[in-house]
Amino acid sequence: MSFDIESARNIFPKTLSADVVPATLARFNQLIVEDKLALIWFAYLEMGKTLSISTPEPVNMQFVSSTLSQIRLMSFSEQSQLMFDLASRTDRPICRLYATWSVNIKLGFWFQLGKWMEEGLVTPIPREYKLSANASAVLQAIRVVDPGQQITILRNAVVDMGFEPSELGAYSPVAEPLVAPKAMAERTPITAIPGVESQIVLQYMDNLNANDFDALIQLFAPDGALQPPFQRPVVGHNALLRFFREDCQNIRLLPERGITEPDEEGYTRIKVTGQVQTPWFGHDVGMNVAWRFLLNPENKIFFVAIDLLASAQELLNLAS
Ligand code: 45D
Repeated sequence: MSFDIESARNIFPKTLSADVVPATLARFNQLIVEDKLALIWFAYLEMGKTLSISTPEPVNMQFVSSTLSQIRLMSFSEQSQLMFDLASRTDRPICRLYATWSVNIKLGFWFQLGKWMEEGLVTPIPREYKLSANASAVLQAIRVVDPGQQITILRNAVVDMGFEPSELGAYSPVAEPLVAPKAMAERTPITAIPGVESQIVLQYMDNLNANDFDALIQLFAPDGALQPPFQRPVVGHNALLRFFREDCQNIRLLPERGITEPDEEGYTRIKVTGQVQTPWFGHDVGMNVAWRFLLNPENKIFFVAIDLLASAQELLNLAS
């Protein structure tokens, strides 16, 4: 039997991913909207004591600046209503607009609202707001996970707000402008990953680190796929290129070790573990991840899954 994407998803089944992330988000999604907003606010304030979020580049904020100015001119009660509507996915123009934004644009929008809430320019969550018992339990669950898992929970909560994109009809997605790939002379290639000889895997890491997405997709088979953490696979060169341009600029991959194993019919599976940094938190947060690659007999990437790992110990687990 030859691989299809569904069977490829199961390579290295002993990899333990951070199931606590979807589990916590499922509990979060059951909460009433007031609790959701207050919980994120409290989590953000607490995390702000140990981690600092980088200010987005102004060019990346250009697409949200008019929406943000509109919000600043609103009364406090209109502002609260708007945040309530975003969190409850109400059908109104701003929620539909929000749904057209890429992940980083959505995060930049909330970053600015958070700043304004701290300054009192946008209505803050009342300090005396009492979370329900369920919401307190969810906040406690977030407190005890590692920082990489915390920021993933926050990120995914933000991504799900606004409006269901599949119900928007035709729309033009709004993403940050493309940065040019890093010049060859400025790249710091990954010279070796113990346990991994494959040049394709090294080039994957290097091209992603250099924002060289055109070169990156050439490493994939035409029907190749990439599965981001907690998501369905993105399949084929066009969809991959769009995903890389929209969601993968300026991330930093720090692979540490790996294992290479022949699979059937000339396929090769390779698991690499290491850390990933997001431009939002830089060195402050190293997310523990695994890459599970399946190379086809033509030595192209047929499939790669990126998993957020359950714990730092999982970095050492290369069992198949
Ligand atoms: O509701 O190899 C307030 C791929 C209160 C590509 C707020 C990858 C009200 C291939 C506080 C104002 C990408 C898959 C809200 C690798 C309210 C590949 C604001 C992996 C919402 C390695 C909240 C990349 C705010 C990875 C401001 C794993 C929240 C990337 C801000 C992971 C939260 C990136 C932020 C992550 C979260 C980034 C900035 C998890 C950022 C998270």
